[in-house]
Amino acid sequence: MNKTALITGATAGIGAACTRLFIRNGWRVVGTGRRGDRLRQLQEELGSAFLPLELDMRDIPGVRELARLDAPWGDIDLLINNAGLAPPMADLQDAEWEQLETVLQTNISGLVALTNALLPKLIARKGGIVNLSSVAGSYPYRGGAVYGGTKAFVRQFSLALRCDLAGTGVRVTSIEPGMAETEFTLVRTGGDQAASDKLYSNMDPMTAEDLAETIWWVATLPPHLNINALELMPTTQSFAGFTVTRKD
Ligand code: NDP
Ligand code: 8X3
Repeated sequence: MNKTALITGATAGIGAACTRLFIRNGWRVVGTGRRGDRLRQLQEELGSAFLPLELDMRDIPGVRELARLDAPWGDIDLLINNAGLAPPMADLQDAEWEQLETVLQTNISGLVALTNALLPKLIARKGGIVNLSSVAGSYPYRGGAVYGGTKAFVRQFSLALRCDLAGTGVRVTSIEPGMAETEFTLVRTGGDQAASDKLYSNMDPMTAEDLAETIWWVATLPPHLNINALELMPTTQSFAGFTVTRKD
């Protein structure tokens, strides 16, 4: 066991699947999330290769403390900036600021604060960064202004970071998935399991494991290869056209 990943949002979905896969493949994983019970369950399942840390990405001083972990947990080779969420689907004029603020702080501020704090270590170890963006960052849809905006930020942040890191050997990838059945829609709908089931019914969505395999592939390519951005969708998902509003 000679490599360490820090995975935010390890308590569910893509982050939990990445945690399991990386540990199965011999890595150490530091996993974060707000739900301590989920982290404890994962530790029972995964054992000593997993270090659970209860952390809210909105707690910026707490997030930055992650850069002060001692070896071996602090010897981070890969940062997977995965923690994130969407506010309920609503036109912005009808949206609640507190919900939007949570999404902005989690998807943008926490992610940037953590990346900034960890970069000296990642540069020293010629490590890698995988950021979870979304197709929602490239293709607008109704009710997705703030979520899509945060994911467009993550994509552009990832690409520009490659400029800052030129010559360091640190790799950066923006992963941009479409629909994957996780707790994402349950969270977005405020806990409506039936709505989540309906969205993913009968359409073969991607799974958290599909994305974990993709991230594993990206992270373990030979060091001279950098995947800048990778967009992926279930075969059953594609694009809608423009909307036209008529006068009558
Ligand atoms: P899940 O809801 O299943 O998992 C989200 C994870 O993020 C949980 O572990 C959750 O942990 C964590 N998280 C959310 N808010 C916070 C916070 N404030 N502080 C700390 N951790 C937080 O969703 P996914 O696995 O699907 O989502 C993972 C990432 O992938 C997100 O960034 C999402 O935007 C992105 N994505 C998802 C897609 C999908 O269709 N599922 C498609 C495209 C991108 P906890 O609640 O315990 O804090
Ligand atoms: C979520 C992807 O397609 O559900 O990031 O908007 S989608």
